[in-house]
Amino acid sequence: MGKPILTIISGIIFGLAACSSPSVKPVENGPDSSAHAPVETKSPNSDYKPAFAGQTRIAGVKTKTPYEATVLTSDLKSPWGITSLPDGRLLITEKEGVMLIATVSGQLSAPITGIPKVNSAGQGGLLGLRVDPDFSNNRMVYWVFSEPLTEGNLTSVAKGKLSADEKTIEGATVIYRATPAYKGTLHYGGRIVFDKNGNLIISTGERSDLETRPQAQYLNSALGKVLRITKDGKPAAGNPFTGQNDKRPEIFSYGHRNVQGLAFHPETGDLWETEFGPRGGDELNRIEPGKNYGWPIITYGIEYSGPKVGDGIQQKEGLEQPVYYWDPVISPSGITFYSGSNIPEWKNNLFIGGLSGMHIDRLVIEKNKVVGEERLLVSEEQRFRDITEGKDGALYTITDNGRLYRIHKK
Ligand SMILES: [Ca+2]
Repeated sequence: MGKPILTIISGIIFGLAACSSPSVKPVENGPDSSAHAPVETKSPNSDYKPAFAGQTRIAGVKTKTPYEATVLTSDLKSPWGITSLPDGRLLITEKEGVMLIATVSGQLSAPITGIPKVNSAGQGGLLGLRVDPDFSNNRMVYWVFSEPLTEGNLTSVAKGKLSADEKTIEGATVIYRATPAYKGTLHYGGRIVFDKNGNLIISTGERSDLETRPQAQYLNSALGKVLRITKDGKPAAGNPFTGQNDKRPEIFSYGHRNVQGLAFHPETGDLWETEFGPRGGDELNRIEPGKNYGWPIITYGIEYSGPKVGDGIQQKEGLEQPVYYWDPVISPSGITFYSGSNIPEWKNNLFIGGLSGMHIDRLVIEKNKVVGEERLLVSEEQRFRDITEGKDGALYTITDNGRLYRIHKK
């Protein structure tokens, strides 16, 4: 008797929500057949309207599979990036400049030596990381960091070989610098993923200040971009602006504010991205080469101090609309699609570490549209910085105050 009644009640709640918010639509034939009210209940910061139904405040969904999140350790210090080693252990960066290895039972190695100096002031530090697809043979590690130069700080990419005893990175070399440098410590971007051809996708930010913000639109600047480079830091072959005068050949897409989420969809192979908006206007985008994602010309956010950004417009021809946006913000940091079999109903869903949101955001995506949203681990009250799928099909996530969680089937 209990289940049908609950279904009826949730149907009524959903019906009421649908009346008050035109952007809500039920999940039809999705992996979750029961639709709920949107997970966001707070008022937005502006009266901006979405460009299409379902672009924000989509119907809520709930995971049916019993799952739990286990704290493996609380001894990390401001971890920033996490990725799996081939044997299932986890390679982790900490903001202050440390790289280390964690076992899946939460044992931490000593800091790995040989990492070049980072500027960890503000939002800087040792940031995203990935191991080479051929790591088992070449032991190469690639990472992003905020590099201090005399003319200012910048987002840089380095690589080096993890020694056989795992104690040091040998031959660390900076392979790419996202110039120009700037004397600020905000909006470095900092994620890194490999594409299927073995090139590196790197995200940057526009360095936050009004002085540098316009560079997100400049094709002769690496700020506010998604970049595609080789393992040697050269522009990857086939990039959209190759051979064009005064345009950087390493640019893959532009018009971004501060990108801390990058992931490839396991089935379509498309590149997806999340970026921070100002007050409102966090975005999820599907990235296509050469396209302009709009910042700071169009945005669903307003300035932190209250006024509109620029002309206060949200749509413009030639500028891409986000697939989804959040207002208020959740501060989307690291992201991963789920491709494992541990929790089959999560297959191809996107998981987003929310900082100010203090939850893991789960998005159900069908045909490149968001059709359902769920907040996980809300009661943990953590700022989730990055998330990755382990070799065992569990999700592993790290938080600003030093926790490493394993999320898995109960
Ligand atoms: Ca945008």
